[in-house]
Amino acid sequence: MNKQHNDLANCIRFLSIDAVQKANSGHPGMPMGMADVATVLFKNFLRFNPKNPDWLNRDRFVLSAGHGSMLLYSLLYLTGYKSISLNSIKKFRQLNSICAGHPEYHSKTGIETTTGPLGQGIANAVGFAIAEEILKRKLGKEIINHKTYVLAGDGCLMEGISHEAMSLAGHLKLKNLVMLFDNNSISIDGPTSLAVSDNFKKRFESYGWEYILINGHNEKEIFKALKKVQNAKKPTIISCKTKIGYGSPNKSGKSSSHGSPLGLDEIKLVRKVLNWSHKPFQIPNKILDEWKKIGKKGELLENKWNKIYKKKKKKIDKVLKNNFTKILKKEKQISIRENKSLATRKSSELTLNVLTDKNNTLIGGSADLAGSNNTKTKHHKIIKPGEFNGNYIHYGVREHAMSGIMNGLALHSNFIPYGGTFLIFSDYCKPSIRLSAMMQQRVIYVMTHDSIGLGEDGPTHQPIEQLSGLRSIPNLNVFRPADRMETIECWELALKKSKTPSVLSLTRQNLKPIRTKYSNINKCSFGAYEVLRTNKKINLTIFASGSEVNLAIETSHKLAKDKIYSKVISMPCQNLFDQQSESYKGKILRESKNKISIEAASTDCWRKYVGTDGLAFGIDAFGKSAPYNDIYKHFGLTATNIANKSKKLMRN
Ligand SMILES: Cc1ncc(C[n+]2csc(CCOP(=O)(O)OP(=O)(O)O)c2C)c(N)n1
Ligand SMILES: [Mg+2]
Repeated sequence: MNKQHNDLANCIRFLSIDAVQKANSGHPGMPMGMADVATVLFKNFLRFNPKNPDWLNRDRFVLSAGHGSMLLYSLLYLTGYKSISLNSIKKFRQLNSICAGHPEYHSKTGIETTTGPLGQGIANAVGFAIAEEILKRKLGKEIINHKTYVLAGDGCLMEGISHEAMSLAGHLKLKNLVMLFDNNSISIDGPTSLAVSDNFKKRFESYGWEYILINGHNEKEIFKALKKVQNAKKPTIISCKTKIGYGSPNKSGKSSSHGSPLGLDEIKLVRKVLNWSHKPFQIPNKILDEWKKIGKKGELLENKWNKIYKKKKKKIDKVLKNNFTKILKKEKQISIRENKSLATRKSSELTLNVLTDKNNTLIGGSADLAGSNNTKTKHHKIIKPGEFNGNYIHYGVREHAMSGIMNGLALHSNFIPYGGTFLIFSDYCKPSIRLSAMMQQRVIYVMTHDSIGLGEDGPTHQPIEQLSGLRSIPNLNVFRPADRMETIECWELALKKSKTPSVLSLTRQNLKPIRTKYSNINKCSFGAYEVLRTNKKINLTIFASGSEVNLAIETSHKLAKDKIYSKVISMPCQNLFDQQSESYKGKILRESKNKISIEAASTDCWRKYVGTDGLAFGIDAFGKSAPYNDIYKHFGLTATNIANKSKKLMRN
């Protein structure tokens, strides 16, 4: 092997070894094993510009095997990204260092996505590759024409999400997607033969991928494979046979090099074996210059691209821009005029109908429930294998991949992805929802059939603890609108909040309109607001959301007949309410001592509003299979029961 290649690859190896040793924690094995592949990729193929990490037409490099984060940090430092200095590498895994334990997404850094939960990066990469194809159709291939490379390990490929995402990628013929599989046959517990005997070639070929097997330490083989994929007709997996911990006499090829420092004695031996006489964190200028030259190449590439971009800038800006406010204003007026009972999933469809009638960057979809989630409108054009001139994705029954792919779509550029499933199956999306929130990505989860109100499908399909769980995810807006007007307002907020993902929790059953007057103010933006009071002076506050707001209103009127006066607060978004000023929250929360809440779900997340003295009406058991009115009765969610129990509360 050529000395220059070895020197370049060894920079990655030793920065990783030394950073992990200094931090006394981390994963040296993967960067040591994949250094050769990464070097050939960055040196010869990857189109990127360290001076402008967010260049629109850069190749995307996703490190799905996020535990090998030092591989990425080393490459970014060596090629000249400002985001990663040698100092930050020395602070690997320390508080506030950009070199966090696992890569954490930040724009303009070269870290394309947050990884660590294995397999997520693969779905993100599929999202990037879809986004590239769609944008290419919109802007032309002189502007967008890039590859997405994803480095995945044995662990990523054992995860269920990899099967979902790769199967869809093969179906769609995402020819610009390349996986570099770190096929080292080792994971934490030992050899992967403990748990896997998949025939990889057959597995991936059956998905419609090209499978290339190489020696991941042979520069020529790596080069040849990467050269071949430049003209691929389908997604390609380059299966790189590597040795984990390459270069370590006692730990290579063993799980002992996976996730702990090699130790000073072993590091000495690795230096000998790999012929690296330099001190920890010391990269000789000559080799560093070589790496910097590699980074510089991208600057020229972008400059060339910029000439074409400048000529087309106006058109591009127009394609990438969104303006939803005007359209939704009209829709709000129509909703008041029509004043009809509708399921909020239907109201959502009507909203989407006007949104999708115009050109924008919304990319819709559903996990095989388009007709139930009401996510597809007559204006949508479906994305098909090799045909990306559309804006709707049939994800198939692949909720987890759908969510991870939507993260990729959102991260890629200006796309606003939304995707549907039943709220109960948010559990199948959860790891990716959590990452949308952590990465501050505008991903919109349209989750219908949001309670026992779905009826006969029974407890397996009726969400109970899902709302409380989702609401406890930081930086996630869970919207549960109560009628058509609230649904439009919640959509408006979901679209506007560019750094917060949203869950729209929508009903299957019809709901009577609550808002009957048009207002220019988006009331849902307060998270909670008053919809009714039965007297100027009240001594009971009733909180409710979504389908239970009407029940709250009925209860309030019933109590008024017995001279118990109350106000009803619709609370479509707890997170937004919690962010309001103390005085606004005080007005809502502290007007009466007596407080109750009504929501057909787990009562956990209402306690903070009603307190230990209040009553939280909900369901803290699994649901039932029956017509929905009977289930509401069964769980005591009726105006009569709630009014009676509230009276008792007031007497105490
Ligand atoms: C979803 C998920 N489950 C478990 C883990 C913990 N974990 C981190 S790395 C790893 C083993 C990965 O094996 P492999 O991808 O082969 O990496 P290698 O040991 O080859 O570096 C596990 C189980 C994780 N990060 N994510
Ligand atoms: Mg492995």
